[in-house]
Amino acid sequence: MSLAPRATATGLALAAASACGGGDAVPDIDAAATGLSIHHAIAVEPVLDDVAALYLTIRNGGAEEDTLLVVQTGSSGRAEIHDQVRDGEMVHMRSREYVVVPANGAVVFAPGGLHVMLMELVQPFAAGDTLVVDFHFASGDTRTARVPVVTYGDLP
Ligand SMILES: [Cu+2]
Repeated sequence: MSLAPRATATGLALAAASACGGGDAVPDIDAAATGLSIHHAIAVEPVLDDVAALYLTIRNGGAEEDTLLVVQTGSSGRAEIHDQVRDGEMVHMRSREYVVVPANGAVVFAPGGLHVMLMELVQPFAAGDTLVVDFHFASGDTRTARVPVVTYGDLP
């Protein structure tokens, strides 16, 4: 379960903040992270048989930009990076070969915009399941996220 380490990290950060005695607001854990980190990853229960969307935030706490190149999971045969573009009344999904994550910045994958499209699902999954997803970057770094599956109605 991924909640325990997260809670521990929060506790440490709070302890560190109070040890310093500063009057600053509680530090933003995400902003304090160095290097690449995956946050708020969530997958939506498939509406169609064979396709599901995944949303997340990628933070880059490093001084160099990095580029997301490949997403992989054992839960689907393919995982493509998609963007959503509006063309008049029509909304199209467009495949992206990569997404740049700026230095000391973040990229948000959210409904209506960037998302990861899981295709050729190995087996159907449903709300309550957890997917394990790998994110491969141009620097050679890889991050693995445990991604809870929710229903479309439970999207934040
Ligand atoms: Cu898509």
